[in-house]
Amino acid sequence: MAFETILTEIDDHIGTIRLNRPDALNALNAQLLQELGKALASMDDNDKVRVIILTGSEKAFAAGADIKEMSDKSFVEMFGSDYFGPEVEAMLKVRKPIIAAVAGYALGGGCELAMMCDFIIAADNAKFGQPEINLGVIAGIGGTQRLTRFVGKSKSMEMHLTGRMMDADEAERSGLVTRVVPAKDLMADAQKTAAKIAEKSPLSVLAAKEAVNRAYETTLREGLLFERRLFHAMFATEDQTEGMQAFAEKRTPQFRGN
Ligand code: CO8
Repeated sequence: MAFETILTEIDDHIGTIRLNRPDALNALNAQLLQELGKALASMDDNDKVRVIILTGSEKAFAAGADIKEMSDKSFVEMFGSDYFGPEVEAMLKVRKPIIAAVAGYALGGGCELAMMCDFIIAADNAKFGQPEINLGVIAGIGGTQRLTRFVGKSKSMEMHLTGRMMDADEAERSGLVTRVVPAKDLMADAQKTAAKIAEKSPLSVLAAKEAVNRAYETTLREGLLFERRLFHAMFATEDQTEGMQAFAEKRTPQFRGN
């Protein structure tokens, strides 16, 4: 597939998507989000891919939705086209894990895009924020909901109301990112983490992602039942037999996704 605003690569079960609008700090316009949706769907369907890494440049993961594209739009155009709605839904359909490797600015829609991934590894120069308030609008693709779940109401509210940025250390302390690494090591760290996931049974990986995400969508009781039923279902797979036999035989399991 030929794309103009992203770069894609598949290597050793890892699909990498790099946002690539350097002149606009990877600002998210309709074309980029459509291309991203297509690339994600195609990697999700591709048996060669087990994990996806989404990244940007050293200066910016993404500095938000494209302000220049949005600035002249009317309410009728935004609401009538469900601006960014289908693109965001497409991303949420992806069943394979997506790791966000974030360096530089992850602002507005960029921060929201990172939070839509399954976890975030941050470079030490990463800066997160929801500065939409400075533009006379508010977050629109999940910032008020997801940031609040990640960092709690107080910090989220302050960030949405003041538009201030959070640096990588604060993001790690607050639970927004899984860890911070030196900027030069970001991709190596993300690839190492992705490779670790790619070694596991692809079926358990899908199940684990579904079950963890269910924690955000349901009651504890329902979530626990959902998890237990998925756990039971794993016993219909050859990978479960292989994983447990390999443990008993003190060898590395060979998971095949069956
Ligand atoms: N949109 C469009 N262009 C951008 C954006 C953006 N979000 N961010 C940066 N650019 C462009 C700049 O205009 C500039 O282009 P040019 O050279 O042609 O003038 C180029 O990228 C480089 O940017 P700067 O010169 O500003 O770089 P600095 O290093 O001086 O500053 C900053 C970097 C601090 C990141 C600064 O660019 C900035 O503040 N950017 C805007 C950040 C922002 O406000 N983001 C929120 C946008 S709104 C949003 O994300 C809403 C999401 C919800 C959508 C919901 C739809 C349903």
